[in-house]
Amino acid sequence: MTSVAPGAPRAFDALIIGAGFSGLYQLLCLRDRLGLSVQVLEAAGGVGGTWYWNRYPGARCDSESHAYCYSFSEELMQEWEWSERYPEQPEIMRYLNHVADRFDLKKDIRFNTRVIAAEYDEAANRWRVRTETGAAFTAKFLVTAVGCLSTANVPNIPGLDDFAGKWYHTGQWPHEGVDFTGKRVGIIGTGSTGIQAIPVIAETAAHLTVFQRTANYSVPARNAPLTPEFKQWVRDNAAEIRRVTQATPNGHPFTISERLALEIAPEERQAIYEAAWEKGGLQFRAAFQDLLVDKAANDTASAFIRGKIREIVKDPETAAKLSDIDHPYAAKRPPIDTDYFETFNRPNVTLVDVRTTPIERIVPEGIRTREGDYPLDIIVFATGFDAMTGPLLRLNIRGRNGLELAEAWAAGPRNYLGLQVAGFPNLFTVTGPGSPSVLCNMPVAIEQHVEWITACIGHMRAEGLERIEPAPEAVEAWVKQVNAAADATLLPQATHSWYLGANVPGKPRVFMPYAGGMAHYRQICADVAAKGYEGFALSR
Ligand code: N01
Repeated sequence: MTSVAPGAPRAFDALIIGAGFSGLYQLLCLRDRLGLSVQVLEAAGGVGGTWYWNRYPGARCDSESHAYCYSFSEELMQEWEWSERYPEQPEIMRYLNHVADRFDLKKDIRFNTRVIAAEYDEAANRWRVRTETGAAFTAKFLVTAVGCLSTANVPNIPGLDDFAGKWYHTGQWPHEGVDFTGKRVGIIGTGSTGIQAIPVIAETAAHLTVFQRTANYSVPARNAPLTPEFKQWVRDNAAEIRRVTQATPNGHPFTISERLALEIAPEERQAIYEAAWEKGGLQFRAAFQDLLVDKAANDTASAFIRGKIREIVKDPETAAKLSDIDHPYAAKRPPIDTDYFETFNRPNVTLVDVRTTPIERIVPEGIRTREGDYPLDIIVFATGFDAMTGPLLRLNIRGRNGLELAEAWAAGPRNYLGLQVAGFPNLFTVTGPGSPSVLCNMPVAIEQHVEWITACIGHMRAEGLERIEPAPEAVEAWVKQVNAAADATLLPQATHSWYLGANVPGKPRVFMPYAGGMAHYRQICADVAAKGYEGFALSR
């Protein structure tokens, strides 16, 4: 940590933490639409948020590019052109830098500035924020735009410090890249990240050992360059694409079928799954309406994918390990891939099932499981994140009377609409727990939150209101709604998923995102605002 002589804190109307999709748009809205003085504080050396850090091999968004972007500016939508069906990490970085430059945002962002504490000063009605470099800031409004998947989770496996090779977490990937040529590589984790990285690492590594704890479904992404005709179609239909993403439960540019999986003949169902498999991508989940609510319907999808795995993977023992999946399809975030299962047919790839033969420790030479040692030069942790609450809790936020957010959320996140926490006035959390966020195509969720927050602050200024925070009863009712929405789906049945916080030892098991659908949630937020911010206490 660099120490800087403490100067007088710099004062702004609003402080925003984070310069990813959320922070950039929040800056634009508060500065250019409301005319506020705004400072963005960003730990990274550039814009990009989660994409700044996740530079692992194969990093690509699973949302289709024509909807993985902002929709607030018609000009921006017309001038930007994506090159492939799914945007690769460097292209997303180019896009976000383009947005930041086009709207002249960078001049109000302080990079390499990690926030280490934020405290609400009730007498002054201001947030006091400190950074790792010793700089101090104050503002009436504090907006966290820290993302949901930005706190890397490196499992506490004994012996890591003694490992003689190099190790990396996918979410903190070195900017200069990693050369796997001729190396013996081990990768732990077969979530969306591992499934993207494994085929790419296997291409250059001498040998890749995949340590799988929980087998996972995956559907081919079918990535490809976009044709000139499709690019033109996107330009001509920008408004319609926006309408669809805002009308669907998950913010993607496709609608979910109204068919029920069990109401049609098995042959017809099989043909629909085959077509969806060929089309590829997250659309597979939309083949039937009831896949996430009816276990019997879900079983048809999971049986289809298991069958595909067994068809693709030639070694029956490996195929059995890969298809022995213990949760309903899409109850964990469903990965999509490019040649994931095919990769296990390569002679330089081995699958180790660490559920039956757990990792015991890391030794200087590699990874030791109950069954034996795997000598390695490089270990890749594709082990996910302390999701949703992690990025907020590490900011050390204290509200009224010094109440720590970590204390307020000791039993799991509690807030209203995922936007505000009782006892933390004028603090807004973009895509916080309790909002659809990670269950939605993120830019769609982000735009809705940012616009709602902007309208709320605009309303406060117009009415001469100084303070907003949720009423405890509104929080109570919202937490119940979040739980009820999850319980109406199969999502909680994946008991080890990060949606439940189950991937981080000691984290409360609470289903964090709002599973009632983005379109429904959008309506709830709009109704709350229309009723004079019902459930919030606003004061002068
Ligand atoms: O992380 P994960 P991720 N020993 O938590 C395993 C988004 N995303 O980075 O399931 C052994 O899903 C763990 O095993 P288990 C997307 O929302 C988006 O892959 O806990 N294994 C699991 O296999 C996604 O859901 C995109 O038994 C251990 C894996 O590590 C989210 O990020 C791309 C272990 C972690 O899977 C997180 O995905 C990629 C241990 N001690 C990701 N600890 C795009 O759209 C953990 N594991 C671009």
